[in-house]
Amino acid sequence: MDETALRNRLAGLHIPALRYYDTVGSTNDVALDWILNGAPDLALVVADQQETGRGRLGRPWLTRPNSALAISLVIRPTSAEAQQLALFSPLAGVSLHQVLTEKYGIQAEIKWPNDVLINRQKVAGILVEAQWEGQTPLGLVIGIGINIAPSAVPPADQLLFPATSIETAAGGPVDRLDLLHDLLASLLEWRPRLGSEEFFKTWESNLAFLKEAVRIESGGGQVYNGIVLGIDPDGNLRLLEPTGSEVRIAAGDVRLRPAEGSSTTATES
Ligand code: BT5
Repeated sequence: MDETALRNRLAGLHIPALRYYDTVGSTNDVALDWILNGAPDLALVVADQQETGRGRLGRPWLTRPNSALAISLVIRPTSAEAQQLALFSPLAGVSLHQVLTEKYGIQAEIKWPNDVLINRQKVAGILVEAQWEGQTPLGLVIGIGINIAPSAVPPADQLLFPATSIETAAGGPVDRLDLLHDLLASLLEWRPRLGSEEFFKTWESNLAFLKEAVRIESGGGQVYNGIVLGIDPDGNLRLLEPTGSEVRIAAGDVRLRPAEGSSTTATES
């Protein structure tokens, strides 16, 4: 990635500080460290390649050179935003979804809690982390990894869930810098509407597996089977269990996948 071209392309967005790396361990680590050393709101870390990129629960996130986007955006939350930290991951999902739909005509879906899918394959992963001082969040890092070119997609044996790239869906080349610009612009537009009715509506209506049967494994080993009903105002997933009762599952350490053998879309009743 050409750093000068990157800076020029983002110039209109008024990003106050930008650090670019050809290769880095994890952009989230750079951003988390930067928060302790004065990173302003909307400071941005971009890397062409990550050597120790990570997902949730210590899982790896692979970012190969010249084919992907790996970024971390610093948020210094306002006191209102500090009450809604769980919504920053869907903020990134909703923003990327909007860009894919509106700029590229790609039908993407948001997989609760933190992925963006195209054709039911993972095209992007989101990892939000924070630096705390006692009970106060000093800063958040929104980490986003996106497969742009097919060569960004790891081999199937390194994946827990099928993956794809934007170019595969677009059927042609996609300019990484344009995509990054549009993603950040979309995120900046959505941010003041975090937690609004419009935000939840947009998130929920583009939710993957809505009204379908899924199996969810929580990090604690608990397994839920049921039909996805939607999202509650705290960002929890609402699931209708076979017993007819509704459970709400908090984001965090969960794995969600289609229920085995269920290709059916559940009906509303
Ligand atoms: C995520 O975790 O999906 C969050 C990924 C966040 C990555 C960004 S890149 C910029 C920033 N810096 C970082 O170090 N991280 C963030 P999770 O839901 O736990 O998914 C991890 C799983 O995704 C892995 O176990 C693999 O199965 C799969 N995976 C790894 N690399 C992938 C890729 N490039 N494309 C699709 N799937 C991938």
